[in-house]
Amino acid sequence: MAQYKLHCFCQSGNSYKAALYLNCAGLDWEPVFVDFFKGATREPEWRQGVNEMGEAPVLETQGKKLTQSGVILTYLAQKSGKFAPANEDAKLEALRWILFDNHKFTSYLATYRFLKAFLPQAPDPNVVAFLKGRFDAAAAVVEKHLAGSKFMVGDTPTIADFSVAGYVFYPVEEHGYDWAKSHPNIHAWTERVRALPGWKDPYELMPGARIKPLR
Ligand SMILES: N[C@@H](CCC(=O)N[C@@H](CS)C(=O)NCC(=O)O)C(=O)O
Repeated sequence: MAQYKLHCFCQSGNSYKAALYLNCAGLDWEPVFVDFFKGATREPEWRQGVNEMGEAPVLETQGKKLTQSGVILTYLAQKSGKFAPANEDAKLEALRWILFDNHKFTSYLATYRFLKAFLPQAPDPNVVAFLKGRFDAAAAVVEKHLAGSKFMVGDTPTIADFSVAGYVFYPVEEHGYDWAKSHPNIHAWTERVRALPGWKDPYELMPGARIKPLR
């Protein structure tokens, strides 16, 4: 049995943060499929037995279950030392970007992509425009930051990069962003992350059937 089990599904960029970390860190892990689109995370048994917050990812190891990608990344970096921020200041800096990512960068991009590509009914255009506007503002912050830094915290990759990377590798047809054209610094950073040994595309790394974007 693998040391780490990651409850995840291939459309989940929040899960990808942990899956990509586990792969790039070379840790012994296996995915456990969460049938999200059939409502698995809304089932009372799943909430009671796996995650009361009703969210993927969930990391299972040594009899404990950890949730929230930022907590999972922090735990894994503490345990393995891989991609751990180098000192106290770097630790706080990584936490700062992980919080910004969870609140704004990933959060708005993930919700925008979900409405755009996967919501069965046509979404309210005002809601879509609001989410896109909020993400564009967050992306501008990251774009500016990456003008002066190879990775999110200095010149070496840390857990903060895995957090911000959650959704950026999904196809342009899903989220609509061609980074090379719209955000050159984010694009250059994605290429640096893509070059890490162990990097894989989210659809290669996590289980589940691909869904053709609905719009
Ligand atoms: N902040 C959480 C977000 C997790 C999250 O929203 N996961 C999505 C899948 S990508 C989910 O399970 N959503 C279910 C819901 O919002 O009901 C994390 O970083 O782990």
